[in-house]
Amino acid sequence: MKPNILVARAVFPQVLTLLEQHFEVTSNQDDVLWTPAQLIAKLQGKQGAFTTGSQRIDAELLATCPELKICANMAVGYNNFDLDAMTAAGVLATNTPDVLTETTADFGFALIMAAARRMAESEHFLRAGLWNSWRYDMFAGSDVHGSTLGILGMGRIGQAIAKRGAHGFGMKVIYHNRSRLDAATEAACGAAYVSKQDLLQQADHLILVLPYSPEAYHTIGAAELAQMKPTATLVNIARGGIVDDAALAAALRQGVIAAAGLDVYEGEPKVHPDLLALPNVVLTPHIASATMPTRLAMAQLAADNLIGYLVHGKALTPLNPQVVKT
Ligand code: 8YV
Repeated sequence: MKPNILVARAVFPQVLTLLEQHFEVTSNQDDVLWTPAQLIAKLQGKQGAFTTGSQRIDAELLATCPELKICANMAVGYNNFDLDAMTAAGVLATNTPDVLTETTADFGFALIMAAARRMAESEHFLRAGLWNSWRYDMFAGSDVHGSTLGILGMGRIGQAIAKRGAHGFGMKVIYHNRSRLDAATEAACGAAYVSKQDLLQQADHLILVLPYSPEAYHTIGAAELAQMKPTATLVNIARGGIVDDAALAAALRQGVIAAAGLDVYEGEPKVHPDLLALPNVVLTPHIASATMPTRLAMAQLAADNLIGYLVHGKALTPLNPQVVKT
């Protein structure tokens, strides 16, 4: 008998077809956003779940789903998982690293460029019919090439951004991370390790690429913004909650920093109303990994994790491999 799985959100049809070859699949191609109670109801009798960042998997849910063996997240981030609770319940967690690294790094760079060169603000001006003449300082922003790029969080995506900055844009690249990279990796990235304080004070463009954890909550708040250059840009492609969005809005309004680019928000898909009212912030709806090839690769990897574990006993990218009994 085929194992039963739940695919919690709409997914590429070809990925669904692949999953149906191995499993009895309950899908959600209408992409209904289930409440936690509805998710629990849908998970009854399921051995596997294909999840995204919008499904919270915690102890309460796990206690009601004793047959569940694996949750395969279609995301590299997994702050929707209570990993300790999953491990305690013997449920394997998997994510989708590597396949989205370069695409997400591209987008991080795009947000740096868009914020620093005031692309969204000037486009809105043009569309509003306000462009009547040239002026020497019209939408003059700050340079990206040759400037100092600061990276907070230096995992795979941070390193891919560093390479773009150092080798493509001739930037001085500095980073801060929980642990320092080895010398060979630093050299390949063209990046130098600095303290968090030096990072804040020296960066012309600061990009956040650290994973979310409760300790990362409001890593960038009013005190940190006050240390940055008034000409600096801040970009967040990591997770909402790492930046204090209200403090950022105040800093952008008061000229504490020049501009920002945000792809993630506290409480998304809601966006702080103060940010929506500001011209000097570029706002995108959590799309850093959103190219068709990359989203397909992410979905495929999540599916391969389900097939690997439930059919062949081995997942490709487990987060808590200690639950697998040998
Ligand atoms: C996902 C992301 O699209 O991979 C991640 O961690 O933030 C995005 O690529 C999003 O989490 C939906 O699952």
